[in-house]
Amino acid sequence: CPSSPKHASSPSEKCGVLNVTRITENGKKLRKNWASTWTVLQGSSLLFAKGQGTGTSWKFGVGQSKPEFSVDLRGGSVEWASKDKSSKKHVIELKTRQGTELLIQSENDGVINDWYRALCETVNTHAWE
Ligand code: I3S
Repeated sequence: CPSSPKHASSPSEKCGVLNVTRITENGKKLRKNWASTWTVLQGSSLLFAKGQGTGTSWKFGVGQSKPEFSVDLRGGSVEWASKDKSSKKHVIELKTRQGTELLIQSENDGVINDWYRALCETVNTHAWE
């Protein structure tokens, strides 16, 4: 990430539908499985729920018990994925401190650029405590 201003109070809340696949979990390589995934950035956590379609009215806690999986971004890294990670356009590679790596992608470059900014701000703001 390029360094971004550290505003202690910056609200890092964002949600939307992205294409997501995990590629590594706890240091172990996984087979890619791209899925359209409802994604919520909440504080230093990134929460995912598959199979929610593209409806944006759905929220965690409203008729849904919990996200399918989540990652803690504290101490993690965010970067644009290199060509060898995926043939898709606009792919962000996220690495967590716990050894999970995932790719998130959107066909819409405005959408993915907003996510890139928000995720960078999150990792820059929430240093590992
Ligand atoms: O990095 P890879 O292995 O080329 O990733 C592709 C595969 O996961 C492929 O599925 P199969 O497991 O059936 O081969 C996916 O359909 C592709 O989308 C993956 O590549 P991209 O470049 O789209 O991330």
